[in-house]
Amino acid sequence: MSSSAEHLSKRFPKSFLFGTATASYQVEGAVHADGRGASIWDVFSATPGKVKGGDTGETACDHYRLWEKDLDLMAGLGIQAYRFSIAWPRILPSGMGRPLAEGLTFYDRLIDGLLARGIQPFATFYHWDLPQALEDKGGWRNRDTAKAFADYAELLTLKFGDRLAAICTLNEPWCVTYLSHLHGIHAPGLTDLGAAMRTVHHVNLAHGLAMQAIKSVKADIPAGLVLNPQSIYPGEASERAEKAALRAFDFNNGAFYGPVYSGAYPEELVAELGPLLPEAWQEDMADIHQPGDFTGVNYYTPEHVFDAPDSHWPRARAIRRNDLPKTDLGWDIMPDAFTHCLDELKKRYALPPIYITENGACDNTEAGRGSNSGRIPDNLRLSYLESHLDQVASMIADGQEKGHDIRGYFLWSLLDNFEWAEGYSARFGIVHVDYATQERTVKDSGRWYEALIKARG
Ligand code: GCO
Repeated sequence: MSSSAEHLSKRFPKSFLFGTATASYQVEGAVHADGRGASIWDVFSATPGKVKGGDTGETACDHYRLWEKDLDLMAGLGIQAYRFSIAWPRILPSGMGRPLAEGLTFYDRLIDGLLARGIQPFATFYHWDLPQALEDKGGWRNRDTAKAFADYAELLTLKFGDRLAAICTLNEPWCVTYLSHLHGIHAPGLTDLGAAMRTVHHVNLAHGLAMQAIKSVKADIPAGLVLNPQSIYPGEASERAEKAALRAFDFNNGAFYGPVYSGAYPEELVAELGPLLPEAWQEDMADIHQPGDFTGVNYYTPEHVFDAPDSHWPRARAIRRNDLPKTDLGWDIMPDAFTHCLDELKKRYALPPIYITENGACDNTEAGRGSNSGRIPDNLRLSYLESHLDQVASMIADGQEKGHDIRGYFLWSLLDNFEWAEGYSARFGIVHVDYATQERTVKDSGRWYEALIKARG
């Protein structure tokens, strides 16, 4: 186990950062503590039928109280950087106005605690816990939310910017827009293409305005957007599937990468869905076009796409492939789709340097029995990490012409946590959480990651 880690370790440059990632609503719990306002996820998860098992983030990993223990755990594993998110309703319970001292104090301590342990803080300013008060005014369908986010980003940069290693503006616009407003799977649970397209534009604008606000406070802080680009393949060797794959690319990736990195929406998207974008959207394109200092890539699984003439544009449908191995959430495992994903982006966009801001796998293995007793042999996750880090190492070794300029890797996730609509049923942690006792146990994958990092000396 550790020899594979040591071997892999040598293939990364000395300056490469190995980190872990979490998100506020998924780990913090303490949703009523210290004046925190309600978020859309409190409301959504309390709505019957929305989250598996009726689970909510009310307690989660109790990280709000156990954070010091969690930082010690990370330090013990040798983790070099930690990507966490700041809960908007902890800082501004109604989304705007004066910040709550208690909320600021929590993140102050967290950031100082990381620095004291030699761990670089990477803060995500939005990882889906929108204040419900803003949702009540139309949420991301309302243009004002983009402005509110920029004000909030400015405030956070003023308070924390001097101690952060980097800022991620928003996490995964695809989820904020389509998963939440078109597929209805995430909060606020709408199924409306018009709402989704308005949200696409406002989330892009939120990134652009926030970047400008962040830089106006602290010009030299590294900042960028975190996306979850789909690694898209035609599902069969046919012209129809190939065309569907191109349309799916424009809809799922181009709708975000285009405006932010090239200053334009894909032409066909505008031709088909332009009328659903907010009025005078063209006037925002210069504000949105903010590539920033890095781009964050969250990658998990490929998409194999077929023509679907009867559905709305992009008239494409993705299916899982029977011949590919699966994670415990049933997601296809295909390591070279990771490289394919970045190659396809590079063909189309001039991207800044890349951080892999999330990568990992659902593996629900519990403690072993017999000779394995006490250990958590999460072999599926371990081999997923090994094969995907192998791709990252090769992408770096291929150099910037042929390969990619990747600066760091944040494993999702440090802890088992609240997996959104899947509740606590899907475990992504390299550290096991017993939700009844809040006991943490490092899994075999965690030991492997530790060996990989420590082999760097
Ligand atoms: C994401 C999500 C994480 C998920 C992870 C596993 O950014 O997609 O940020 O919150 O837990 O992706 O599905």
